[in-house]
Amino acid sequence: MLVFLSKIRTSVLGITCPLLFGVAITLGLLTFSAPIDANFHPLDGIEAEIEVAFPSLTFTRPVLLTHAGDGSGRVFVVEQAGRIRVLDNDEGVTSFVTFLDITSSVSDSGNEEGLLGLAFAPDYETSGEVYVHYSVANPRRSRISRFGLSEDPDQADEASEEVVLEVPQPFANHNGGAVEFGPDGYLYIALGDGGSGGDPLGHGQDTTTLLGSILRIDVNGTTHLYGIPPDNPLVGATDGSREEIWAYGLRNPWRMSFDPVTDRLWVGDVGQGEYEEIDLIEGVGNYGWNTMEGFHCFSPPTGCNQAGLTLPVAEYDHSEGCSVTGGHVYRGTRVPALTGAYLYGDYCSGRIWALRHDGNQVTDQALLLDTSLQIASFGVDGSGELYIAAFDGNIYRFVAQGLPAVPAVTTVGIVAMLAILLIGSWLRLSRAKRV
Ligand SMILES: [Ca+2]
Ligand SMILES: [Ca+2]
Repeated sequence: MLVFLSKIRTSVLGITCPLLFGVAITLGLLTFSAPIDANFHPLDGIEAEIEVAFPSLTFTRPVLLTHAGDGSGRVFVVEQAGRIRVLDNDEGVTSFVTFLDITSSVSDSGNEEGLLGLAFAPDYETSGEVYVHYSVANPRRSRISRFGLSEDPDQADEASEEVVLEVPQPFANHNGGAVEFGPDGYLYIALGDGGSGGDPLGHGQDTTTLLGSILRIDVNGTTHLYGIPPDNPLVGATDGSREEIWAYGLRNPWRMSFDPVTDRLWVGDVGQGEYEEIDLIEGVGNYGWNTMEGFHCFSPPTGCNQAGLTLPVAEYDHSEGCSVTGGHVYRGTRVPALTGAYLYGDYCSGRIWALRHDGNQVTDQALLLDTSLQIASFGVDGSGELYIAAFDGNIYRFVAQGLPAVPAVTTVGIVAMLAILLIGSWLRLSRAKRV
């Protein structure tokens, strides 16, 4: 291209020539700089690291970090026993405030029970409403509740609880736990198959139970606790199917997240004995359990009927871990090379992977980090930066190590330098002609 351009320069004389050359060089550079744009960075070889985000603070079984979406610069850490802590998102922070304490209502007797999920209403800045997902005993059940804010912006009003939904739980495990608002303003709730092992009660494939599903409900009404979005897939079903269900065939969707750029819903569905899986929940669907575990038949173990089942986008077997923790698509700025990649990890092995997906298939995938952490959850702050809540009591954040300079700055720098050189040579040329 440069040879071609230099030929233009020698074959066309006059003042427009260097300008044309400059424009062409600029366009050429912009074209050639595209492959080093962050979105095209190959995942293999990215040197991301994690560091303790709040060195002065530790938490007791932190299961989530999130933010209120209110631009306040605060983050909220959920502790499994039933407390939500709020703190300034600053590595020098030395204390937190207890935003909500519902330990007296929460049952955390089972390893997978407790206060598991927290979501801030999309209109939180005006409504002050939060939704929590927690376990209750006697009888054993999962509960979704709404709380309002007290007069102190760092404290919810514990007396304001409204129970939105309760779901009976036959066993202590596989309670799901995630609760998230979608870009459509509806509340999405992840529920596991109810528990034990292998789904003995067949909840995964049974749409007359809310278990083994991701629910989608409308909590924006003023006259009722929740409504059913009219485009939910089972609206109007006459076979007893529950209209709250958005997707089903899930085993234990512990963590899920919406990518704020593509609006896609990513789920880590914890496997049984062999395979952990990542699912993209694109609307209505049956995600396979317990007919399948990952890409493999489970019941029956061979020759299962896969008709109508949506397969995962990725899986790994138990040589690499034992319980997947779904993460987030990275939309922060600290690690530009990870922009647009979905990060997820394993609770048992501490490994963290990243993958890219083009809407149809996985286009890149790599092991990013092999940590010694028990990764309970990933989380994001108001800037899209990514964190880990680990059972050593620390919150970790992702930072870049030895990454190339930000491509946009490099491109701008080169173009500016060339522009100066071209203007300089044009001025010299003009002066030489006058002389
Ligand atoms: Ca259960
Ligand atoms: Ca599945």
